[in-house]
Amino acid sequence: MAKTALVTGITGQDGSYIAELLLREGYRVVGMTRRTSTEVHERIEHIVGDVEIISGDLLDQSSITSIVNDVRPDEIYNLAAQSFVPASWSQPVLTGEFTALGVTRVLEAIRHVEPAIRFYQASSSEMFGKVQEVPQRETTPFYPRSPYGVAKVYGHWITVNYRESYGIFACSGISFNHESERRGKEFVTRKISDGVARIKLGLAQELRLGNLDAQRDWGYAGDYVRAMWLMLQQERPDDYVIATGRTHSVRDFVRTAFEVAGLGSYEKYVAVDPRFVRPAEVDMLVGDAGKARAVLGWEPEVTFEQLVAMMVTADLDRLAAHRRT
Ligand code: NAP
Ligand code: G4F
Repeated sequence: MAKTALVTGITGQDGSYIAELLLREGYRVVGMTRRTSTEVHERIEHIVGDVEIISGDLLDQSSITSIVNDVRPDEIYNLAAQSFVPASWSQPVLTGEFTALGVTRVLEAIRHVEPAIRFYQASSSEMFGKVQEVPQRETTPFYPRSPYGVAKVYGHWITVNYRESYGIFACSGISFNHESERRGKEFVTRKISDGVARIKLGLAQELRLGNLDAQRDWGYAGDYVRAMWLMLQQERPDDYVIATGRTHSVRDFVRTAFEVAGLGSYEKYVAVDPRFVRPAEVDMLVGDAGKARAVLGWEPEVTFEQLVAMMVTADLDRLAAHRRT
């Protein structure tokens, strides 16, 4: 019998990729979306006929419990969150409600409805924050640097706690930054690929950014959702770091993106704008995914250079097509 998966955050970047993967694996896929006055589901437009969409909100326990009760999933991928770090300083309480307590609400629904449901929690390398060890692995102590990071630490530990308290098959994937052409335009990689494409096509003259020296371990979202799925197919639940093991600065990303577009040196186009500098920064992240490689057999396939090229090319194609219409 086909397995059923419930995906919270199916309209997000990762939600769209995991939904595609699960459909390929023959699952019945149910996506939870929150009610809005307009229905913008652009990332899942191409598969909307193949998935079931059901209305619920991470803020609302009763909606989550009834969804779990009605859908009876074998697996839940909890990808929904307030995921933009700067917004967590302007909306710290809401971030805690979505990104921290939202996890407990889903786990409570599992506990009450069907404790055999397997659960994936989208934890984050932001939990390492001011890093206590290089590279970061599953045992590295957390030192979050934003309300978002703090909320994710809560989400991680409540996942571990429900596994240890109630025997729930709950896994926490500590993912480092992963990107794609479906990344939101507020995140730095997509802001750069979109900005570079606009400059190339004469639609913009400059690109305003914050800290160019921050370093991230950037991978491709399509690779990372494969790790999420693999975690729930194991005999035992556990926590895994998902990372490429290579780090690059924002400046490296900018330089590569301008090169891909054939614009030469970035320096005459890029301005540093204090509005995009954070009150507390995570200076450097680089993960050790040795455990995921050994246990899950997981390896990232897309390199940093391929990722930048993929994103810039996609934005160039999209904007050029838009200009023609
Ligand atoms: P994303 O594109 O921002 O998607 C977030 C999703 O959460 C959207 O579908 C959003 O729905 C939904 N959502 C937000 N608040 C909700 C609420 N109250 N109730 C129901 N749904 C809600 O994020 P992503 O990049 O795909 O990341 C997926 C998850 O992985 C997040 O938990 C993120 O924190 C975590 N993570 C991401 C990365 C990364 O590099 N991408 C790394 C580590 C961890 P709307 O469409 O309605 O806004
Ligand atoms: O792209 P970012 O906004 O991603 P950030 O803060 O690393 O968070 C992302 O990855 C986390 C995993 O580590 C996820 F948990 C989280 O949900 C999200 O997906 O910023 C990356 C870096 C930062 O150091 C930031 O200061 O880029 C720097 N940056 C420089 N200029 C900028 C900008 N970031 C943004 N968003 N916009 C800028 O103009």
